Amino acid sequence: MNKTNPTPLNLRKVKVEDPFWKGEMELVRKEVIPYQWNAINDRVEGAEPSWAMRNFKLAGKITAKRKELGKAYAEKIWPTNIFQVLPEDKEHLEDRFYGFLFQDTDFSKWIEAVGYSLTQHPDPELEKTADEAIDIVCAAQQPNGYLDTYYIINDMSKIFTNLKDHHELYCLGHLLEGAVAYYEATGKDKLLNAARRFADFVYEKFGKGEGKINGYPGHEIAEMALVRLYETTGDGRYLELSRYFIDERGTRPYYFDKEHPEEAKRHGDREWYHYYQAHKPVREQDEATGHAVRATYLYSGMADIARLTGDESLKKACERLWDNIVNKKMYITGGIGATHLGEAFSFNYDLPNDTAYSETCAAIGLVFFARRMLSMDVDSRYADVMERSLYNTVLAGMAMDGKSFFYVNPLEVRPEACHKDERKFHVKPVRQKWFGCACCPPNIARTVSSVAAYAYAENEDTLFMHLYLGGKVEKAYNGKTVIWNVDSDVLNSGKLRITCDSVSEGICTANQTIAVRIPDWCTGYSLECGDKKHELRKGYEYVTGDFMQGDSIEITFEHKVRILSSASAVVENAGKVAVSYGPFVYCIEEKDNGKDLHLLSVATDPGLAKLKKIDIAGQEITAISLPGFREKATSNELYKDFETPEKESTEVTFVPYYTWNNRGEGEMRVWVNR
Ligand code: FUB
Ligand code: ZN
Repeated sequence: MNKTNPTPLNLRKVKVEDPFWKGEMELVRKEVIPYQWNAINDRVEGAEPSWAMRNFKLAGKITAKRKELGKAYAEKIWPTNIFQVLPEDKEHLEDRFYGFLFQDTDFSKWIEAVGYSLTQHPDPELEKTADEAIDIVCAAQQPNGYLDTYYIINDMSKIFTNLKDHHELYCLGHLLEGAVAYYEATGKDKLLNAARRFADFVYEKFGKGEGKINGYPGHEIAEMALVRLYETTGDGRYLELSRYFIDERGTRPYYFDKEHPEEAKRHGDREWYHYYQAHKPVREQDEATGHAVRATYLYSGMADIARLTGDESLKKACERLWDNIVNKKMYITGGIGATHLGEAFSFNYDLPNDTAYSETCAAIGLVFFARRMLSMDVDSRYADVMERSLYNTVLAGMAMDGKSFFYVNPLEVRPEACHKDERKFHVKPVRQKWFGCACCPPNIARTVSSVAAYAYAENEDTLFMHLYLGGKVEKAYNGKTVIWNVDSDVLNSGKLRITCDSVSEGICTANQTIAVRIPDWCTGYSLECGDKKHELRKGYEYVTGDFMQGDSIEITFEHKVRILSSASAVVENAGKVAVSYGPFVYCIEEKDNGKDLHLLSVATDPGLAKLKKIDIAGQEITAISLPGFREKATSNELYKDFETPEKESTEVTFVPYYTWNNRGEGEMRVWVNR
């Protein structure tokens, strides 16, 4: 292990007992994973079918027949150039592929979440269901290793002919992620071996040279997933393939032009394919462009490769892209991707609140990217953003009962506009049960259930605490194992206590280091660590010493209500402020403040803020009240001579953004008039 490159702690080494996150993880375990299983088996009434397991079963039959005949077989070849296939008659389904052509990933994300969940909560029943699902998936695999039901069912002669749009390598990536997670949790390698065979097949097909496909994924993820496979198996071919995809991307002539000559004619010599981050070689990119999920998945893969190969130019590109996102293209909630047109990044500082896209998956992608930047460079600025996205946009993506989800995460909602204004139809005023394109809910499930791998990382002599996740954490230092007990009350009192509790040796003399991040939201902190040394580096307190059983570190992060403004370049936020407390960004809702939130204004002195507890969805939540005014509504005469509006004083109540819309449909806004 390279000392300077911490990697996420294996989930089996953490027992999460955190008062906040344990609840979220239990929601995923008890609600989302079973619901998701029903969804991928098309058993949820009123929800669009996933078709995922049905497609695998059908592909399994076709594969069996092909094996029996020893040659390609299809009773009927269906067209392969459509993005989503829906039945004409729901009562009479045909033996064909249905759904989006990346529908296989519904299974992959489910099995990934199952794997993470099993590390915290062994569940033989769930494991049995998962093993049976794996049998179905593996039966669909072609003898050559290929495993994507869309082409297995439709036409194997067309595989890899539309990398730009057809998501085969995206399916590979998700399959790898799911397979590794399940293997790491259970030690069972059936799915891992299948996923690996698919990766081997892709390795044989892609690359430079005669007869090889010199393309790259239209939707990235394979890059980082292959790195994960490499780190799990030690097989360098996967690292090589990932690097190949990254190096090849955006080079001229464009690979996507070869696939789509008609597009090439349209753009001529112009720079093209920004949507796919393939407009120029990745090392020359300095602005985050295009589809935000694709982008962050690519940047995550780039950071992985930069870390493992020591590629400085790639690292610099990651830093530039990171800076561009967090300084010019990120919402205060940690959401990214401002426009629904292409689910994409907009231009610098264009961050509209009411038409925001801010896809849940994109925030998750930013969390992935942040974790990888942290692995190259332990600097709290990366973890600060990771925390911002996780505690705000990612959690807002799921209702507090775990039963419904947001795909789009606006910062301002007037339900009437969502219902009547076509430009805002993508903004749903209430969470949805599921989505035909069900990328976000399973993505939340896999992220929340593996939050410990974002909170903790390690290298040979240091345990890094990026997030303050309570529980028991096991870390081996120079062959000696230490269990750290982490009591985290950071979200309330700001207190964190980390106690050394050695296991086998009784007394530890391993000269252990624990590095604790100092968050950007604290106004000061105190640190008690007895006779141990401590040093602040890049926003982390490194506490080092020979910890003995019972020795502890205590940190208190002071935090107060903050009133925030944005750069004046963000035109939408002119004259407005936002409120935060700890890692949470707050918002105002109709439920607490009445209709017409645009008529409210608040005081900007944080000293006037008061904390209060309110009940949201049966949970005690810290709300904030600030004195303010409500402008009296004037007559509905559209235009008139200006008169200073009448105002009445009021108390404005703010609640954490992640809790919004858990009390019915209503207005909401994060940025409030000052
Ligand atoms: O294309 C696959 C997934 O569906 C993307 O990541 C999401 O943005 C959604 O479009
Ligand atoms: Zn999504």
